[in-house]
Amino acid sequence: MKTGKRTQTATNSKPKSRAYTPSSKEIVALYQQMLFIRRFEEHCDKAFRQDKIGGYLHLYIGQEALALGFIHHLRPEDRVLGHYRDHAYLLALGSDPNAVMAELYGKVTGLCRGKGGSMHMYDKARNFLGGYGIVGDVTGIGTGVAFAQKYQETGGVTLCFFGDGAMNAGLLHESLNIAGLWKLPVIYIVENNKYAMGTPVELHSAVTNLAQRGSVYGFPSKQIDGMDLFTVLDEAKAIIDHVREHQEPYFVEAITYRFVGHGAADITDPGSYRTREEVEQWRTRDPLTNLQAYLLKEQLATEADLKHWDEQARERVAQAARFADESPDPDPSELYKHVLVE
Ligand SMILES: Cc1ncc(C[n+]2csc(CCOP(=O)(O)OP(=O)(O)O)c2C)c(N)n1
Ligand SMILES: [Mg+2]
Repeated sequence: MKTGKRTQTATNSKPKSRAYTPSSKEIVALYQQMLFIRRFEEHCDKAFRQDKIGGYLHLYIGQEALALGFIHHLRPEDRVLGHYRDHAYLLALGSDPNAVMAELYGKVTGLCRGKGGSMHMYDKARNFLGGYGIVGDVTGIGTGVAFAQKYQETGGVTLCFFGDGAMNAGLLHESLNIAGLWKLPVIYIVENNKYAMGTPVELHSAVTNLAQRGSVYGFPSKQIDGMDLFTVLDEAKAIIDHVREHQEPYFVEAITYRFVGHGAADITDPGSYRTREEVEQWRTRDPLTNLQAYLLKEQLATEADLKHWDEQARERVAQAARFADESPDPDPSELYKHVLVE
């Protein structure tokens, strides 16, 4: 595999010494959440090809441990923002799957009344302050949210997720600078999945160690393994606690991988810019199948449990799809509504 300095470490092994060790109950619940997110997005891929989902669709398949591991530790005063690959954040935060699916289907019952679509979801009630389609933009908005948290003394922290491509946006560096200067409670999480569309990190970043690039603004920066749920849970707990306690930003480079194409419309993907062997090799790090193996090995679940939970997840996804299908389109009179605060 041509990953250069990147290493693939052994799969889900329960932690030696951890800042956070989930209980058996939590592990099972997190597995069920991850399974649901995976099945939800597999359905989205199909629905996109059936023209039920319009616009664009970016899937998070392969990267789920990252959203789940960080979001697991949040409190009601915390906020989350992400880029356009945003369904998993919402589902991890507990958004109603019917409303997420309806948004994808462009229906009035969707989270944004069918006007946001896949890339521009928003769920204030669940503290998700937006998916953003313009690469890098979320860093500016997330920094502003963290400023408000500090100014209003809410005690909250902001998680700001974006891709490796955003590392080259000017706004990101302006945001990191001001966050460092003003000591804002924001955690910048670059999901380094090796590619920005079809461009490998080695061809878009003069320095490929992104944690290093995020380390020059006067606050801590670190690289973590984003494929292993236990590692993410552990690292995320320590990082979130640090930011809350010390009131300073944190930069995280999470090494991850998407198993699907950049977007559902990219039918030539993955053959055109990465080899099948590379994808297959990363599949050995699949957070879902590795967690399944862990549950069986530790006797937290039987094969029958896994089958039952899978059926449950599929049925819940089917229910969300039925809800979306049967919901009405937004009325054309709404076209200019909800654009600005009234
Ligand atoms: C400012 C800007 N330039 C170009 C694009 C087109 N574009 C959409 S996604 C993308 C790649 C971003 O890759 P990355 O940040 O690594 O995120 P990933 O898709 O890998 O999650 C590009 C260039 C855009 N949306 N915004
Ligand atoms: Mg990327």
